[in-house]
Amino acid sequence: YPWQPLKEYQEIIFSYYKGIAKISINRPQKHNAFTPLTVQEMSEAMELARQNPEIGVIILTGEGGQAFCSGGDQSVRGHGGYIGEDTVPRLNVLDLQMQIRRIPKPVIAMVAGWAIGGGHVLHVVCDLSIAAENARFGQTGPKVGSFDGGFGASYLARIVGQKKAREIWFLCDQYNAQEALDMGLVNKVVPLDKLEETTVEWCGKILEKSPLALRMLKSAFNAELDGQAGIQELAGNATLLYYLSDEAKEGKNAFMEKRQPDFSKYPKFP
Ligand code: 1HA
Repeated sequence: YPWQPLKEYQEIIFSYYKGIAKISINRPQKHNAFTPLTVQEMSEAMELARQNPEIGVIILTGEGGQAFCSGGDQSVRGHGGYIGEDTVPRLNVLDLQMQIRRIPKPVIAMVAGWAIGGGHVLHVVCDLSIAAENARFGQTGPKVGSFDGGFGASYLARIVGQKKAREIWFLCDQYNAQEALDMGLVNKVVPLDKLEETTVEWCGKILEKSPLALRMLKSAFNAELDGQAGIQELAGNATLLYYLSDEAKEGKNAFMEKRQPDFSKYPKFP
């Protein structure tokens, strides 16, 4: 596909094709492990994709065909987090997880090879996951001295069930693409050479659909699980819809024209 670069980065590739933004981790020599800079760049790209009205769906992936992402780069892990050039320890991937969940456009994980540790959690928080036959999934936290007790635990358990989620974390085993499909962890498994084609095809189907309906659905799926913050997100979309109505505009217009609002002509639905 003729992906057009959207912005140059050091550790990711951010590109565009026909309504789709692709954010790809570009550290294949480390199986696409992320540093604070990788995450900062992904986070900026995700925000640009959110703001860009041409973009309706986002693909998250990794370069090289051998790995989606192997989690935090252990070679820059220091006292209290992953350390970048500013010498500050960070766990900024947690903010990126929230962004993926909150962006009102579907995010699809396109997984070839390893999706491990914090890299596994990144695919978990995506709306959909499409895996190549060479994909391998797993958590390593208790083996390498880490854990993600946020979405990495609770949302994973919502997807695969409590028993399986506890198995994944307590044993740190790795699971192949078919096993992932069987436990509902991915939506589809395809040969590696069909991965991008299939993902772009799924994006095309999504892009034909009503953007507002997709937006409402994503926030509705989140609302059930995210408590007050989830309801806030769903309610924000209700406000958006209300602002589109003449009834809401009457309130604003009356204020601006320094008169009493007249809501009498708007229906009081049963
Ligand atoms: O848990 C969290 C967080 C929790 C809360 C809040 C924030 C969090 C942020 C991050 C994380 C984590 O991600 S913890 C989990 C970190 N990741 C891992 O434990 C996975 C480490 N990697 C592996 O276990 C294996 O590399 C592998 C199973 C994915 C693949 O094995 P394979 O095919 O034998 O390849 P391998 O030779 O190990 O890897 C190729 C190269 O990539 C190696 O470098 P080389 O020896 O060639 O110089 C390897 O060291 C490097 N590499 C792979 N993964 C990482 C890595 N280097 C640094 N960090 C990595 N994660």
